[in-house]
Amino acid sequence: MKKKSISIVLALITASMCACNANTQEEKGMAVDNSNDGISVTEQYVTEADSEKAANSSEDLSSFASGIKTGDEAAGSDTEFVLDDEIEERCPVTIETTRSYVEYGEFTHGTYYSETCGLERGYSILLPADYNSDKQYPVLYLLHGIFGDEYSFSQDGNNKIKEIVGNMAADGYIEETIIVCPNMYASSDPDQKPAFDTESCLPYDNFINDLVNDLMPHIESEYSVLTGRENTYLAGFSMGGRETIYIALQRPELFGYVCAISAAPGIVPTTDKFMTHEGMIEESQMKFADDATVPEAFIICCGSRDSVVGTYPKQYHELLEKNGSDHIWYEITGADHDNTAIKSGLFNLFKQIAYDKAIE
Ligand code: FER
Repeated sequence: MKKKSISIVLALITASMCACNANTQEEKGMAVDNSNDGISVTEQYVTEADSEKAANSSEDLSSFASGIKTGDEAAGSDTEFVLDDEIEERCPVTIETTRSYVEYGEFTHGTYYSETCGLERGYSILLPADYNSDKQYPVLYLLHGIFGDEYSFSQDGNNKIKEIVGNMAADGYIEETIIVCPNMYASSDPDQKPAFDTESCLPYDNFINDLVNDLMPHIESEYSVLTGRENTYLAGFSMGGRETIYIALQRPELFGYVCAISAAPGIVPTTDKFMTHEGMIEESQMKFADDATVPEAFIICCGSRDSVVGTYPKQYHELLEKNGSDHIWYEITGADHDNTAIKSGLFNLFKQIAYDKAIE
């Protein structure tokens, strides 16, 4: 493979301004002490009493209102980035920073009829600022965390989604890309609510059917999108990361680039501090089928001090490795269950896409 490296040259003024900003926020981030946080325990196996306490405590559950821990996020890396196929732990500050001369897309909301659920369901969609139906765009499906919905990403400006995709396109690394944020709770009962028990989690595991049979066909018919795995990407955070891995393993022919950020437990059987997971598949099935067309890049990542999913993402990596399925695993040093991890995962997903398309 021909390796092409492109250096980003930063304008000096921008670089120095960004660097100051990054340092300030980094220091602020490191100073935050999470030790009193109700859910900052990283042990994987806990007593039944602990599980019950966590499941019954409204304080613990409120931490999941958005699925994302806030207030402890570090700004991106201020180091120059090179377009190679390596992972950068931190999203570069130049990529996550709003630039006055770049026009970013805005999220809007749409609905589709889901045969899977027998309901009209919603999604948020980020179209490029100059979206034009004469062009066709690749699509990223981005899956939220537990208790989230189609607004979880679109209403959180700290995840820098608009900036990351907009800046990487403006810099010519990637094509302008559409991002679709579905509601991942695929229940037929509009009154059903998520919770830390088996039945309440089933709609998340049913999302694969809604995505493949209802939402993707809807997006492909309503918007001017490029189809096929090379142009179709899948990513998710936490509960969305768990479903991302599961969907990628079940339907690898559909997604060329995949990134599971801080993936929640429950793909394989286990018990954590929140609940006992029966598992969707056995550990031996945690792999791509032998004859599968596998993703060009399958990233699994997690903050090194994730206080919610702990080392479960690492366990997924170890199982995939043991079962011989190619993927990229990395930890984001110092990151919690937060937007630092989300920004890192999204940046690296687009970087892998950018690198592959640059060497084509
Ligand atoms: C669990 C631990 C974490 C779990 C879900 C999560 C359903 C999800 C966290 C998130 O989405 O932020 O045991 O079980």
